Amino acid sequence: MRQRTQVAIIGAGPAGLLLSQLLHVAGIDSMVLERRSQGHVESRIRAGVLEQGTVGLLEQAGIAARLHREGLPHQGFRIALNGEHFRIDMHRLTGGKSVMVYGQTEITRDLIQAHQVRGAPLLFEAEQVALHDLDGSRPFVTYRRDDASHRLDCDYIAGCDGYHGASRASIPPSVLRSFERIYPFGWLGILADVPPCDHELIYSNHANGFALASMRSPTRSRYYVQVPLGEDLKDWPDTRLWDELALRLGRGAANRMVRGPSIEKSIAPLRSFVAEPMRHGRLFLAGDAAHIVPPTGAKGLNLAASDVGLLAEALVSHYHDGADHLLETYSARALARVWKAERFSWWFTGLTHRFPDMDDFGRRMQRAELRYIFESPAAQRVLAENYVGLPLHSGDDGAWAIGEGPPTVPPMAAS
Ligand code: FAS
Ligand code: PHB
Repeated sequence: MRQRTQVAIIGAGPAGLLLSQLLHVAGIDSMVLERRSQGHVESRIRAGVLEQGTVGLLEQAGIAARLHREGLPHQGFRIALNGEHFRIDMHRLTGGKSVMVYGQTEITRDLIQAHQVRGAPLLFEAEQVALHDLDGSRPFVTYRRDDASHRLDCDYIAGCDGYHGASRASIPPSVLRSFERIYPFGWLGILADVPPCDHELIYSNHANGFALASMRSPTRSRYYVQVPLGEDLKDWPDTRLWDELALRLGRGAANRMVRGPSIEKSIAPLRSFVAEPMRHGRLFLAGDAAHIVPPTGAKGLNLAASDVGLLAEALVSHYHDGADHLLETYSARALARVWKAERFSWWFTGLTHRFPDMDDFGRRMQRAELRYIFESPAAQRVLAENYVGLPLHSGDDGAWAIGEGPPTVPPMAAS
């Protein structure tokens, strides 16, 4: 069957669904093609921390009501070093900013429901998606569904199909440049219907390895421990995982920790990855299709949202005003923000994890930097302003413009 829309969106993760919803609010048609089933998409357990900018985009998309009812605003988090805890007071250090704890799973469900309420063209189980004529003015997408072949003509294609998707692979290798760092460990995550051990998140640097205490609600906890690459989930029964969490998070957290059966348990590899450019002809990449961060800095989902915010704004400018400057500069502006989040996620991972090849000097460097942070309000502010999220646009709180550095400091007078 032959169909037509203004923007073809590949992938129904947070990036694809949020873009589709933001375009709808602006009166722009799109169609979302998702490879997996709705049940599979809605069952994924992933991110949990939202920057204020992400919350703002969800409000703009008209799907933030449940988030504001059920989400947990957080004004700080703790860092533990071999059992000693220190609180980073984000709210005070950033002039009143905070983050919202609300699971990516819930965001996906809220977005899918919004699509289904309005009868939006959101097609699950669309297979063999292929992108065509990206260099021309009439791109199109082909796919198979319900044992039939389909063609979707469009003006633009948004590649929101994640790290393993078809979109980035459609950019000629001669055009695409990628940058990658694979970490020598993974995160074993557990979800359990038990109250969290603290009202805020705890990031722990322990001799046995990193651990994170997070949550989804006052009655549902999310925990992670660093595990070696190639670890087998079968070697981590719940009892071993709870014992290791208690050890790595320290006595105070261990005493408050409520144990219970895992309702989800999985191991995720960690990598830093960026593909440049995030645009090729009529194709625009957003989210994990273009970049991956280690989850330490809670940036993956938030970067996907900020890409989508920039791309939606650019498409609205094109369709409403016939202006293409924002489309032309999308890749550079998105990448400027992506690389800053990549740096922060890489740095925070290096500070809190146990690297197999780390010698005693390296461990002493980790401890010295953590102690410096514990003692220096300036160092705490740097950590806090990155964690709550850097501004999306220039002029937000007088901060840096996307793609520009800090205000230039006049050269020192010759002494
Ligand atoms: P997604 O990968 O979420 O969505 C892409 C969608 O495209 C998927 O539904 C996929 O099925 C579909 N797709 C793929 N190929 C396709 C094709 N050829 N045709 C059609 N559809 C196709 N981030 C954090 O901030 N904190 C975390 O704790 C955290 N934990 C994570 C754990 C895991 C196991 C993973 C993989 C990621 C985690 N992330 C975390 C990052 C994660 O939240 C991503 O940043 C976020 O899902 C990005 O959203 P999307 O860009 O929409 O990509
Ligand atoms: C989570 O709750 O899943 C979570 C929170 C913070 C992170 C990573 C994951 O940095």
